[in-house]
Amino acid sequence: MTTVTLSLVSHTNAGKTTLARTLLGTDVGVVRDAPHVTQFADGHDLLATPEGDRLRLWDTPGFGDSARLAKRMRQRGQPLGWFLSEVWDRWRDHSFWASQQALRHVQAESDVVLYLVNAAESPQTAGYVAPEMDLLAWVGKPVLVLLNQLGAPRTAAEEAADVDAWRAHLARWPLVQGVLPLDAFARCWVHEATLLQAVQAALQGDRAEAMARLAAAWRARRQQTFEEAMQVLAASLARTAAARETVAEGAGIGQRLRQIGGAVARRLDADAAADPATAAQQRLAAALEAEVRQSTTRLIELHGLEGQAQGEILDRVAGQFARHERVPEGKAAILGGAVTGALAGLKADIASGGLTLGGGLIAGGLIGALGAAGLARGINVVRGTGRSWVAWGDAAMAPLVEAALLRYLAVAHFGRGRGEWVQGEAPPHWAATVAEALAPRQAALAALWAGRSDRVDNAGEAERLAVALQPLLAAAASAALQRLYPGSHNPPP
Ligand SMILES: Nc1nc2c(ncn2[C@@H]2O[C@H](COP(=O)(O)OP(=O)(O)OP(=O)(O)O)[C@@H](O)[C@H]2O)c(=O)[nH]1
Ligand SMILES: [Mg+2]
Repeated sequence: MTTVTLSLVSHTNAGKTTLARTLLGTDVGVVRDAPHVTQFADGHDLLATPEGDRLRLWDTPGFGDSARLAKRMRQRGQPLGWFLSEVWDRWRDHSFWASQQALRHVQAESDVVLYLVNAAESPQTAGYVAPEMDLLAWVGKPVLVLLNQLGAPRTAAEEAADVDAWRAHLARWPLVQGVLPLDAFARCWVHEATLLQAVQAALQGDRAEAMARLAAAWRARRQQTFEEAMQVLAASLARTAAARETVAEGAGIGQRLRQIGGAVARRLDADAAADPATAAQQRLAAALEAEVRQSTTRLIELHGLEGQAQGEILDRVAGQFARHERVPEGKAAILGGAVTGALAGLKADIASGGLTLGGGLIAGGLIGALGAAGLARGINVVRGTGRSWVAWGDAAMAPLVEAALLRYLAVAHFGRGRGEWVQGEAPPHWAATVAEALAPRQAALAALWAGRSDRVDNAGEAERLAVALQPLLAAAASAALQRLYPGSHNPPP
């Protein structure tokens, strides 16, 4: 039954309240791009264990004019006592008043100080850091320095270079026990695991033991989220792989496809409406769009975020596909043309308000990107004994699996402090990381798709595929996180 208290402290406007929102998964406090927005220290429960241990996280008012403050304090005999007992006018000496509130809080409450810096600035230009470190040194609590505002996720090497620069700059303050990247907007949850480990290492005795229990509880919760996320994606991909759309009777499908292939440029909508095979493919594409939106929305919920998945996510994922481009050939060329037609048909539906799809998916680069990625090329048109039907072909599935993992990474990196889910940057190194993580599993995945039923009635197939797919996806996602954040806590493969 021990309480461990962490305090977010920084120069004003560095992003404490924003990071508190990301760590807590709730919209606490007031965030604004202005100095001295947070006026009072404010505590929240970050975590609890069944044994009754609690991890508290405090947001504090930001330090103000630190250079002037340090100068004033150097002129006195007992600087900290003087400063903390002085009655600063909240309105006239606002920057001193806010700094005093923060320091009083740290002295009275904190076990570990989480000191944020705006890492968009270089350590040399952030002039407030030295006086603020001196102030914290007078209080004497252990400090972990968190690099905020790092921008979009970067490779492990790039991130390490920033961390090293700050670590070197801060070496002269022995109270600094660690320097960690933790961007409130774009951190991954594995960064938070690393933070909790560092907090544990900064503590002693009861508190260190309690922190070990708290960190274990936190990992168990994140592990569960990870597994649920993999289940959501596996089930969704499996439904897409098992989806079949029958083609209305009466159309000579081969002839129709050839017609569409030639007519795409001229009469897309009319073709889509008139041709049963195109209509079936449209339904398949619409179901895929719905799957992607629904599964992403579910990932967003699972990660304590808000907002609906929009087409932007798909746009962004679609952009990742460009490198798969192949020139369609032979029959595939005809089929590819048909699918592009189907997608263009959807676009027309959106324009007329007929479908409430994420606008970006179809309207944006996805038509070309998915086509180029082999989706179109891989589509299967099978004439059954009684009925003709369409399904996604084997070649369509590989880019969809890759896209699913990229969507997982996008959600896993989105900090709640950033606000409602929105399209983010697509760091270029993610695509390669995901491809590398999937490489050892491609044969098993290909065998799954190739083993699909060739009957239109395939009841139970989606469920069977999901069970087989889930461990493959989890292993690949875990390997991707391991590559992105070597040495961090990761879900066990
Ligand atoms: N790009 C980016 N902006 C951030 C990040 N964290 C915070 N911000 C922005 O920085 C500004 C200040 O954020 P706050 O969370 O209010 O900062 P604070 O440290 O609590 O400020 P005070 O309470 O006034 O001391 C806001 O406009 C945030 O949106 C981040 O990780 N990335
Ligand atoms: Mg604040």
